[in-house]
Amino acid sequence: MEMYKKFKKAIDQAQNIVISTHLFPDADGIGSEISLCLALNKFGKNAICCNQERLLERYKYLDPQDLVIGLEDLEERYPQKPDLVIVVDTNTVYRTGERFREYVEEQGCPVFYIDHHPCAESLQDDNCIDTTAAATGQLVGELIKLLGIKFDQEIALPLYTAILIDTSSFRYPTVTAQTHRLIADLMDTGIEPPLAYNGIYGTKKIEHMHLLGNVLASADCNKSEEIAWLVLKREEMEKFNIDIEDTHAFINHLLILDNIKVACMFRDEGKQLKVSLRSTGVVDVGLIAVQLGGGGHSHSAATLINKSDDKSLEEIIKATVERIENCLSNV
Ligand SMILES: [Mn+2]
Repeated sequence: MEMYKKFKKAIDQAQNIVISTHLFPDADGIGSEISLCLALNKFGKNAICCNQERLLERYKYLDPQDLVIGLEDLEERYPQKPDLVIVVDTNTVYRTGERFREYVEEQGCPVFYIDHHPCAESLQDDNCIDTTAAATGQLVGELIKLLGIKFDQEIALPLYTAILIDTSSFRYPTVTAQTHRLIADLMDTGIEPPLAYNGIYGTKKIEHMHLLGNVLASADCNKSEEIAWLVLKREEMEKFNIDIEDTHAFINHLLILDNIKVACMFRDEGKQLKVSLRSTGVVDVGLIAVQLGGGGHSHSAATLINKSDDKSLEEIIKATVERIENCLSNV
């Protein structure tokens, strides 16, 4: 069944709709839920966004109507029993958080997913999941158009931001003419790129520059210069007092190297090492991440590696780069 029909069928059977997204939500999750909520309310539904945690201060400019609440505020703000829960930007209720999952189970209502992350085909059949979509925001934008709801600036800014973030400013191979057509429709409401860009990126303090300087100084590459990496040490995170959120884009700096195929960032999380991978579009880093025990998109993926006491950080990084090299030579 085509996307829109599945979506329409799900919402036709519901009046009270709770929309949620994954834990530690990014601008794609948040932007998608806010715009969807505004559109569904315009469509005559009684919708609200509820995440396990309250919305972080930095995202509040995307939510002037205060539609995104934390689970602790749900009973007071939205006493109705939902007849549908829509989860955006992930395809398992487990990723919404333990307490939110319990809430959903207590309601016993259907859960509908709108997402672009890889998952089992049976799940894709019953939900709006398109793993080729540049962002969940793109799927939500298309669904809103098909609902016949006109974009206004309040709907457009969160969606524009969602797509901007998930494409790292329109640079990934997932960006299509269709993406830009939707962006054009969003811009027709009067929102402009600097507004969206500065709102989400132009928020850093000077400590951010100092940390970025240190991290960029750690840049290294393998012999062929096809794999390059950055290291984010725990001491540095603590010293500069930076949100992990703010370090996600550091890895993209590597993508301007001339021979680069795979960019990596190693972030020391104590017991584990988070390995983020980005591709210039030649190599599927989602497949490499699977080889390393993780997963993700073809252009952006990640895995966690357990640290052991008998190996130094440098040794683990060296071994991981070698494994990535092996993956490259096998394609
Ligand atoms: Mn996304």
